[in-house]
Amino acid sequence: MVIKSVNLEKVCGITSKIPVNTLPEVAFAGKSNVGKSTLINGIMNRRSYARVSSQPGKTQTINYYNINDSFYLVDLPGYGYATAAVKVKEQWGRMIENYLHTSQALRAVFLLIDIRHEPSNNDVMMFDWITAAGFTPIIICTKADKIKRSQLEKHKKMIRETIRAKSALGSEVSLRMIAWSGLSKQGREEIYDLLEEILA
Ligand SMILES: Nc1nc2c(ncn2[C@@H]2O[C@H](COP(=O)(O)OP(=O)(O)OP(=O)(O)O)[C@@H](O)[C@H]2O)c(=O)[nH]1
Ligand SMILES: [Mg+2]
Repeated sequence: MVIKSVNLEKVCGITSKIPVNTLPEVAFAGKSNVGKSTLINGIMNRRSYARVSSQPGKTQTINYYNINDSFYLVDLPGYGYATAAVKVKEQWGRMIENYLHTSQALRAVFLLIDIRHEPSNNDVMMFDWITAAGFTPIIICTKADKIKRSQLEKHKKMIRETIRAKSALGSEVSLRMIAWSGLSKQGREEIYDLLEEILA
């Protein structure tokens, strides 16, 4: 995949309506700080076009990045941001669920999970929301540079098995999982191949 142009075209807040797009969309979900914006920058081949922060809760809107005038990468707000007020958390949840169910152009959803840790209840809930909306989540195991290469498969297996055990909806499906690092860009070719397949 060749990235010719990127443009942050639309930003949706809690009260905005989900835009009706004709170009296909691929969305990125995951808990706050897991690395959604970093992955989107990696795919776009831009160092810091999407705002990245070590403080969780950076992306609080739905951001539509137009790529090559041919599709959108959609950066969803992170969940599980511990210090956010309960009311705000509910609004984010509703905003994400509403997006998953109303976007007509959505083709695939990537669910990002930190490769180091067992998926949380929130991760599994998001997995089930995505599944309930009719998509099979593609799992991106982020921050792969934080563990030894020899531990990669073990961690992927741990993530897969935790989702299978805790999920109400995902126990049967075969999960696609890709280990990714924003530092080394490991996994990027596999993600490009997948995007081409999804958008074909
Ligand atoms: N080592 C390492 N750090 C990463 C990686 N991906 C993201 N980070 C770091 O993790 C922090 C959060 O990254 P973001 O991309 O802003 O995370 P996000 O999921 O968009 O977070 P919110 O917008 O708050 O939902 C930043 O300090 C990043 O530099 C990675 O693959 N490896
Ligand atoms: Mg972000």
